[in-house]
Amino acid sequence: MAAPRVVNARATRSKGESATRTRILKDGTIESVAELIKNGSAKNIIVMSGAGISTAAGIKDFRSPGTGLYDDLERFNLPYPEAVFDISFFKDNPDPFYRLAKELLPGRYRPTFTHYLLPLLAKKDLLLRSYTQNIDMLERLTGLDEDLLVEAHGSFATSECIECNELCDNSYVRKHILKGEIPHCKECKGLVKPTITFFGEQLPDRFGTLAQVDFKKCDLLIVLGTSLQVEPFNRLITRVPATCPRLLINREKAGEDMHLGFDFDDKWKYPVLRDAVFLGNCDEGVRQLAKLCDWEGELQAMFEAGNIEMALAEELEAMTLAKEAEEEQKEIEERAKAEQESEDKGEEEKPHVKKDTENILKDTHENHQVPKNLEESSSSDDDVDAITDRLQATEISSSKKDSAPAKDDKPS
Ligand code: CNA
Repeated sequence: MAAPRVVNARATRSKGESATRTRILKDGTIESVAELIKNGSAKNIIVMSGAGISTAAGIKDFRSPGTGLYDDLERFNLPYPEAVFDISFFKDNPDPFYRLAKELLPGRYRPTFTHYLLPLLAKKDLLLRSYTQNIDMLERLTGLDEDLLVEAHGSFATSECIECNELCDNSYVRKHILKGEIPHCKECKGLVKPTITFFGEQLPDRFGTLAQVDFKKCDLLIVLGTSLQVEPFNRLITRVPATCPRLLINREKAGEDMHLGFDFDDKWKYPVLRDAVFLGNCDEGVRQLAKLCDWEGELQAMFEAGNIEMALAEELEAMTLAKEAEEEQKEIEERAKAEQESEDKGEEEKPHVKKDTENILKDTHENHQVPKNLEESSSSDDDVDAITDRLQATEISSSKKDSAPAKDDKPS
């Protein structure tokens, strides 16, 4: 693997400055980073990301003033906002986490334009690894090879009992979350929690093992949508080689107040000038980077194809759920009929039966956004098969996606 190369190396001397400096980047702009990619100096790119890459998908971040989750947690009556993700607090009161989990649950959101930068870099064999703090699993939905992904704070992909560590069936946990119920371990009745890393818990082993190797090899670090306030993740920016260029794309500057942190304003006088920043939305910054690298059309095509794939998958899930609800309703009705037959004939329909049926249908519609056309018609196996066929036909993995000219710019 190529070591970082010094691009446009030249010594600079500011007023009153005695030491000479080397410029890894021409200047602290996204343009100079694109130049470095285009000239082949960046072949082992690490992307670090945070909640800011998913806000365009409709998922709130933590700390954005006014719109972040921390400004919205009053309704959960917490002693402090972080408590919702604090393991000690969870053990005493899991209710706020589970109420929030219902809102954050994967399956309701689609990857943003920014997310597709990851499979694009992978396709070009430039992505060493993507390290994300996000628990929304949107990176996976882009078709990114899971080997290239480190979910540093875990995800909803698996769940386990916090007492006996027994792994729990995901659909069991998902159903509880959607119904607003708290899942308990079938073995020991302990509390079950998705394998999201809470404050007070260790990060997954994969994080430490891979970070130790990857960051030494990194020749371009791209940091997207994070306030870099959570340790130890934020410290990763300090672990790249001293000559490794670093780009932050975020609405605000971050990561400056730590040893070996970013030096956008040339304050700390590192021996090299290597930090760049794009202040704005991730989708804008990533689009600009892609444009500068002549990748915009390709990235747009991946984003659009991914959206079609997502829409079909959502349609399929809604149909499957509608079918399940229908079957459950049928069962309830049959049970009621049998009960009625064994009891007094002509007794009124049991109110709880009607209520059960209504609740199931309400839950399905509220939580899974059953497409309008499905609300009236009942789903059949044929419908589900037809959508499955369409999904297979449009299965566009990142490696298979062809480049295509950009259509209208459609940031997510
Ligand atoms: P944070 O502390 O809330 O910071 C988010 C950062 O992104 C802020 O600096 C914002 O200004 C910036 N930002 C927000 N939207 C955009 C945008 N569209 N474009 C550019 N910048 C934007 O969140 P961090 O990720 O830094 O904190 C780490 C926490 C957040 C992790 O433990 C996560 O698990 C947790 N989290 C994850 C999700 C998710 O999975 N989507 C959602 C909320 C919180």
